[in-house]
Amino acid sequence: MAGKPILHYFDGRGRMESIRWLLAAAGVEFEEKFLKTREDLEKLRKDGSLMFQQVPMVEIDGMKLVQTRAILNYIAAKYNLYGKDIKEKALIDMYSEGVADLNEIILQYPFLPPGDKDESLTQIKEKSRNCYFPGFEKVLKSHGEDYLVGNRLSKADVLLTELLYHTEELDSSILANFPLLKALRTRVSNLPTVKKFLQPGSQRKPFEDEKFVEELKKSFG
Ligand SMILES: N[C@@H](CCC(=O)N[C@@H](CS)C(=O)NCC(=O)O)C(=O)O
Repeated sequence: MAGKPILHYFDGRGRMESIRWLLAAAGVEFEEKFLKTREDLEKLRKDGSLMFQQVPMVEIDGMKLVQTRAILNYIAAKYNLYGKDIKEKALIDMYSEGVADLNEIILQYPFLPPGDKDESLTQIKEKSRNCYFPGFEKVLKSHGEDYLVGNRLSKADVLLTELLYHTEELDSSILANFPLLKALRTRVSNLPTVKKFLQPGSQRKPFEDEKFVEELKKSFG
């Protein structure tokens, strides 16, 4: 039997958090090796483990995979979270890319200088409320099904749910006008695997506050 996947990243959300969510939703146990200093990162680079010198890197099925989306796609394909045919797969990718676009702005937010944070938060809220959330709400309304694609859980539902939690941490009222998104978040959260991941003590990482950012800068700066 293949061993557990090993995740190499900082002890924080960053780009690895979606991978943690997807593995957890698939019910896959994983190990983590946290990079604590710049030397830890250099060591991985020197031993040739990082194709593009960057993390996330995931050891899985004899491979050392980098590039967040490639890793997510492999997990989705392996654990049946990638639709039943190429049309469903295309929709799942389209929705996941929408999530990734908004997520990219959210990822930068904790690391911005204080003077730039307000503007970024305004942009995150504006894009969530006026672009991304209406788009996903419309999809759910159009077919009336429980999940975004094929009435079955996919990578897109898991990544969207992670995004919904993250945006709600930034603004607790952000989902006020999106009843179907709220329902999706509840439905996904109640899946036994996800429920477990949402419990305290799981491998889910906390919100990246100023203390976390300071410590990361000290260790890697
Ligand atoms: N496109 C890559 C981007 C990876 C990336 O930017 N990784 C950052 C950490 S989040 C990194 O390794 N930074 C160190 C460096 O580039 O020196 C992905 O999605 O995995």
